Amino acid sequence: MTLKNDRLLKALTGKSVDVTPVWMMRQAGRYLPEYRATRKKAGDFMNLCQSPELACEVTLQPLRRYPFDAAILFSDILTIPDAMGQGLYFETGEGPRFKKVIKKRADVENLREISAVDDLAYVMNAVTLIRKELNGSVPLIGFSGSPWTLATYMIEGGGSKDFSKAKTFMYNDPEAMHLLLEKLTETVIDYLNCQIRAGAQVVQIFDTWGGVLTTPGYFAFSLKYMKKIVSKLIKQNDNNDIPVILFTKNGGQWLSEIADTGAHGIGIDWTTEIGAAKRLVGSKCALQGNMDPAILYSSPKVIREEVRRILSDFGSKSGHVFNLGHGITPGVDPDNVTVFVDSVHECSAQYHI
Ligand code: 1CP
Repeated sequence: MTLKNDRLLKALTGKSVDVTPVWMMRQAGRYLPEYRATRKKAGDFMNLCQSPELACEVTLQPLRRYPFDAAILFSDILTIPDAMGQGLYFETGEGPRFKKVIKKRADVENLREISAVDDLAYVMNAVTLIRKELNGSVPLIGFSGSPWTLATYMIEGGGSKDFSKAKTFMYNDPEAMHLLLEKLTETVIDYLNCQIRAGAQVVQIFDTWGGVLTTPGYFAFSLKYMKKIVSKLIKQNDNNDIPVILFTKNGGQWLSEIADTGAHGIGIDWTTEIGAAKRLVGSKCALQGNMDPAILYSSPKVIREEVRRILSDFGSKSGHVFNLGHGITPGVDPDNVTVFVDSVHECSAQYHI
């Protein structure tokens, strides 16, 4: 199928575009009243993820409001540990929790081996349905957590501020940590390849917590496994290249090494200057980012100025996918997102002449 809007695919593969493509991490979510209504109807968050119809509905909601250049599958990175037997649940207002937590090597050895096509069939059904409903308007992004980021949740039992349990596990028994990361790597490869076969046209690996590691720790416990994933992903589907984006939050000091993984795009947060990042990686990779999500709390004038600043810092030529440096936060006024998206399209044309 030919896409009506293929700016994202072009920017990620070094081809020229008319304007800079833009999408937003967590573009479906709590800042939208229609999302909150659908979530209420679903009862809880897992029901929302596990119903292909509802997951499709919330994926499409932001696209009805804003001219984004991509849709992102509505799901969560924690579907993998849930399928592996850890029992994911959400306490109201508390974020994700697991009934079973990894405490020792034996817990890693006893993890359930999964087959994504069977155990996460609800995700693939959502992907198929979303592609049908998108009807070629914009590409669909599939995603997974990185092995390291998934491991932190599996050991901590939920979110964390200091990662003391995950780090203690890693420093005390690095071999058991590697065993866990190897198991997760195989699962993520299978999971993303199933999403691609089901219709995902781009995939992003969220390494939200890679940036809490030391430099040698990041290379050994996170980047090594993401590199293996990139090398094992399906390269083409339906005669189209499938670009891969790696996003390590706070990974700005490791950009050259990330660029060497073979990924098509690198997601950067707002603590890295996008112009400096471009000078460092050259034409090896596209860059995605990197507006501070907190700018969306301010005024239309400030949002427009910040979009202009980032566009000018990146400068001319393709290879930029505009995004926030991390997910949009729940308190943002949905009208400010209109300003954000329109500013990217309006102010970027001059860089693509
Ligand atoms: O409605 C609610 O209250 C649930 C909030 C919520 C939402 C909207 C969660 C729970 N997950 C999601 C959806 C989600 N999660 C998407 C949807 C697609 C999109 O619109 O972008 C994606 C891509 C994710 C990925 C995800 N989940 C990440 C990586 C991205 C990131 O933001 O760094 C992480 C770390 C998670 C774990 C998770 N799931 C939910 C929460 C609140 C968290 C963070 C927990 C924590 O660390 O405290």
